Order: sequence, then C-alpha cells, then structure tokens
Amino acid sequence: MLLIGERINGMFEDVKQAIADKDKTVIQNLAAGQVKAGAAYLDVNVGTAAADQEGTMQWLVEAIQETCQASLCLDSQKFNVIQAGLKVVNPDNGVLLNSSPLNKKNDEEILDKFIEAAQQAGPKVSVITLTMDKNGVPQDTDSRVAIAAEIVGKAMEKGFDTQKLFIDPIILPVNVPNAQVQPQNILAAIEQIRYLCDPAPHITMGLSNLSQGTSERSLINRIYLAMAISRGADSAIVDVLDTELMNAVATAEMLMNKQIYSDSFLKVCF
Ligand code: THG
Repeated sequence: MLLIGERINGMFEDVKQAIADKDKTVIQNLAAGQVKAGAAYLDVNVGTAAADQEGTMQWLVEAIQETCQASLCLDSQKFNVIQAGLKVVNPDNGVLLNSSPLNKKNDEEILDKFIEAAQQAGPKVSVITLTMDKNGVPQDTDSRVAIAAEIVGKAMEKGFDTQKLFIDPIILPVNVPNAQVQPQNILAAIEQIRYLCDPAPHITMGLSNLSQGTSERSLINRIYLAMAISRGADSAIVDVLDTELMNAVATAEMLMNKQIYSDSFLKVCF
C-alpha cells in the first residue's frame, strides 16, 4: 500500500501559519514525522491563503528537501503551481503530480500537459488523474469507469507507463445530502478500474475528504480504507499519524494476503 501523507497542506492551521511566518521547522517536523509513520510520499499543497502560490510551493518543497529525502506529491489543481514545484523538486527521489482531470471546459488539454511534464521530468515522475471531465465529477459508477478508460487510453497513446498512472475516483464527504450512495459507487468503480489495463494503474484517493464535517472521522476513514483495499485500491492520501488507521491498513493488507501473517504483523508493515 502506497500511502501519501496529507499533512503538509495549507488547509491545516499550523501549516497555513508556518507559510505566513516562513517557519520551515514546522514543515520539516511534519515531513519527518510522516516519513517515520510510514508515508511513502508527502503531499505538498499550498492551500488557498497564500497569495503567491507558485513561490509558496517552491518554498515548501525546498524546506522539506533541506532535511528529508522523501518522495513528494505536488498537489495543486493549477498546472502553473505544479510546474513551479517541478523546477525545484529532486525528481530522482520519485515525484507524483497531483492532480489532473481528463479535461476541462476551458482547458481541454490539461491531462496532456501533466503527462508531458511527467515525461520530461524523468523516469520516476508519476501522475494522479481524477475521474472527472469537462462535465464535472460523475455521480455514478459507469461514468467514473468510462472516464478512467479514457484516461488509460490517453496514457497509452502518449507512451506513458500505466504503472506511473494513479487514478482517483474522487471521494467526497459522506454527509453531503443525497450523496451517501457515492462511497459504494466508488468501491464498485475501483473494482473495474483495476482491470482496465495490464499492468494495472494505481488507484488512490483523498481519504479524509470522506469524513469532513462528520463525527467519528478516524473511524469512518479507516473502515472505508479497509473496504477500498479489499476492492483493489493500492494507494491513498491519508493522515499517516493516525495509528488506528495505519493498523487498519496493515490488517487489511494482511487479510488480502499482501503481507504475510506473523504475530507482529502490525509492526512489520510500516
Ligand atoms: N484527491 C487528490 N488529492 C487531494 C484530494 C483528493 N488532495 C487534497 C485532499 N483531497 C486530500 N487531503 C486532505 C487533507 C486534509 C483534509 C482532507 C483532505 C481535512 N482537513 C481538515 C478539515 O477540513 O476538516 C482540516 C482541519 C484541521 O485544521 O484539522 O479533512 O481527493 N488526488
């Protein structure tokens, strides 16, 4: 299971404050803590408060790289912010470009740009693509799978290794009125997306979206992640500092025969 640590995101108050104060220590501590907890990648998202998003992305990447060798996941809906991050990130450590929809109403070629940027940046640069197109986020299983199939087709057309493609079916809060059916629609989509090509694309999601605004956030997150793992998800953007979540991942992986059982299976996983 490839876990992406979610904490370096301007959405969180401590990160927002650190960006405003140019306080690298807060960021560097979050980087070290998440790597220690088992993050394979660190998500880097400037949030919405910073006026200079490109400069902030570069400051965050440079601050992390000063003290940490982790692979980074450059997270922005804006391609120029991703490009800014790419200028300073070390591509040899492994990089994820997060994320692009298939296409947009006003910018039809956005996924092309992400894939081309990844190809130019080097062999260890992968792309997260959302099952979303110019009509927005689909609300049913079949549309998600259909968009995923177009994404896979585009990657193949451009000679982009499908093992470097991460498909994200976009999980949204479960408490949104009339949207409670979406988590199960997404599980059904995951089950189909993994068979779209061989080698299969990775399947990831921003897990914490699911529980935003709910009570029992950690419980909702970990149960759903275990369910998603059982259907074929092999990655997620998560709070790796949530020990119960990490134990749930280790247990789900062991029960799916991805990790061998031993009495210390919780310790050997991360
Ligand atoms: N898909 C992809 N990338 C993503 C997302 C996705 N990146 C961002 C996001 N979604 C995943 N990361 C988070 C990080 C934090 C929260 C949710 C998703 C979160 N934050 C608290 C909140 O809003 O309640 C912040 C509050 C606090 O300060 O504690 O829940 O879907 N590809």
